[in-house]
Amino acid sequence: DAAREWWRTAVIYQVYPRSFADADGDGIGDIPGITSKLDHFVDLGVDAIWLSPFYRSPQADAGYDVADYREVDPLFGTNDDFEALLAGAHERGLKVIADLVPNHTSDEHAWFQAALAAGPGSPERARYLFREGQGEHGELPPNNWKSIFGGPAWTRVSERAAAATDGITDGQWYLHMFDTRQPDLDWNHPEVRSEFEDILRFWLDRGVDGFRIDVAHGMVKAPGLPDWDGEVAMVEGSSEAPGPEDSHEAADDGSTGAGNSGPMFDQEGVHDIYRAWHKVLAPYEGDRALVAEAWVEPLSRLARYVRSDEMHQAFNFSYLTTAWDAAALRGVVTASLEASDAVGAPTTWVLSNHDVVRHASRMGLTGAAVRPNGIGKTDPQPDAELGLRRARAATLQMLGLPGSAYVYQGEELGLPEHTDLDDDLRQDPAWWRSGYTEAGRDGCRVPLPWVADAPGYGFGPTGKTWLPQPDTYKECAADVQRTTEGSTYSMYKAALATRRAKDLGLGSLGWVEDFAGSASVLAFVNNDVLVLTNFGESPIALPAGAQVLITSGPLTTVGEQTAVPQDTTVWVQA
Ligand code: TEU
Repeated sequence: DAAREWWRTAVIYQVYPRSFADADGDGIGDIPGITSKLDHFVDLGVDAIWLSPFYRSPQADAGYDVADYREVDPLFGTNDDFEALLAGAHERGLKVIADLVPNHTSDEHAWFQAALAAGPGSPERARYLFREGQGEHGELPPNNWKSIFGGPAWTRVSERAAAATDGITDGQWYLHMFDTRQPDLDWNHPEVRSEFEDILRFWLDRGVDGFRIDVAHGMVKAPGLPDWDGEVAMVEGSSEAPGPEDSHEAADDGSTGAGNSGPMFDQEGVHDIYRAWHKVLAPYEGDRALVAEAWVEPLSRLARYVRSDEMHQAFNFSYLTTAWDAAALRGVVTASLEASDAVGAPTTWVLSNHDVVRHASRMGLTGAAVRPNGIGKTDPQPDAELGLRRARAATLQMLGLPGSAYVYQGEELGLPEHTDLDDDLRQDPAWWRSGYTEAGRDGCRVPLPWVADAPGYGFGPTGKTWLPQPDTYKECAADVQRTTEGSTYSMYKAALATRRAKDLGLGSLGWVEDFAGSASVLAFVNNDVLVLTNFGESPIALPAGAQVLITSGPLTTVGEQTAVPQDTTVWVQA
């Protein structure tokens, strides 16, 4: 039954391995640490876990710079450890999704090292995007593209030599849309294509249930690599109610400004790759799945990545970047469902991940547009109480929607962003490559608190943590959250159980118009659950006798009736 393919309705939990749980005591999370916590996922009630990259890597971009796609980094364990994790997950009925990074390799990948050594014009260089520079002596980059982390997207081999140990000094330049240590592959090269199909099979053979495809919209570049004057940046978002001029108000097509255009993104050629990958997965039993990480807008354009012979899902970042506003959210939900229905794919919902400010803090920012690349010391600080209240309301809304949803580790604990990291502890290359204008993404990557009264909040056996945890983590620790009535964790757990019992993932959404005559309410029915969010100041009375299934926060009363206060979502038996 195609409608029952697991990924259509799955709630997928993102594990960021270096910060999830540490088994060996070095202060960095690892695969045995994840295996030791598998019951956390079962207790919470998710269907699958997605692991950010654990492959051998110099960690110049926290593992999104892969040196060997078939080997677990010793930092995280061994391939046997991974197989044990997979077996433990499968025993518990959990699916496991790996993260594949095909746009670029690490500069320590054997192919890139060979390309440097072999020199200009060699077949080894043809797997990457090496070009001659412009100017009389080739001293200017081949085009004007900027790296997403800041600075030029080109590095000259001769300039690299000073910093690197390879000692190669010719004058060619290579393209890197991210860090200088993440050279972009040339996806027109047949060896690149066949190598990645082999890598997919390598992990599929071991039992991996699917892949999250990093920068899925960026792998193919426009022929000739033409100049481009537009912006390339990590996505912009806003937590503010949109004004008429605000580009983040969802347009009818769901656009919120989350998209990317330009000759390095969303080129027609990427779809051939995904059609080929679809065929690689098809013969494997168990409905293996591909999910596109593609910051593409409008949603109708994103939907092209999940046509029936391409990927199975794509992250819907438009929902994440939509302002906290009833009309804007209704617009983006409608557009998301329309776009995915048109291609027969499930839509997905995402509020947080390892690249954006945690939604418990992002939603507590008022007054300034939210930059996803972290909150710096001089930035306006979030209102923690407001942020958590809205984050819980947003999550309860998200989990009531049909389709598949993603949860980022720690959000089930109500974890805030760490907004006060010392500059010299920050490790994200986006921090220094941006010329220190972006705070970097470290604040959402801090090691998880498991035990309130243990050193390092029980992250590992020694109390060491690769980034310091703020004091506010104490009340977020898993042991406290699990046993506290009304905690964020209890809300997630109740919502996931009810979502499953009532089959909301496969449900269909009907808007309830004009609930209580208020324009500040967003209300819809999915199967037999009414999901209602109140964005306005006045509490919204529920009909007499309404049976509240779950609430994101304390309810109030209006006269005799139970009422929903501002920034609160309830699920009511319809
Ligand atoms: O992020 C991809 C990413 O940053 C882009 O999709 C970007 O927002 C867009 O293309 C440009 O506007 C992924 C990982 O999630 C991130 O952690 C890595 O740093 C990055 O790829 C490089 O691998």
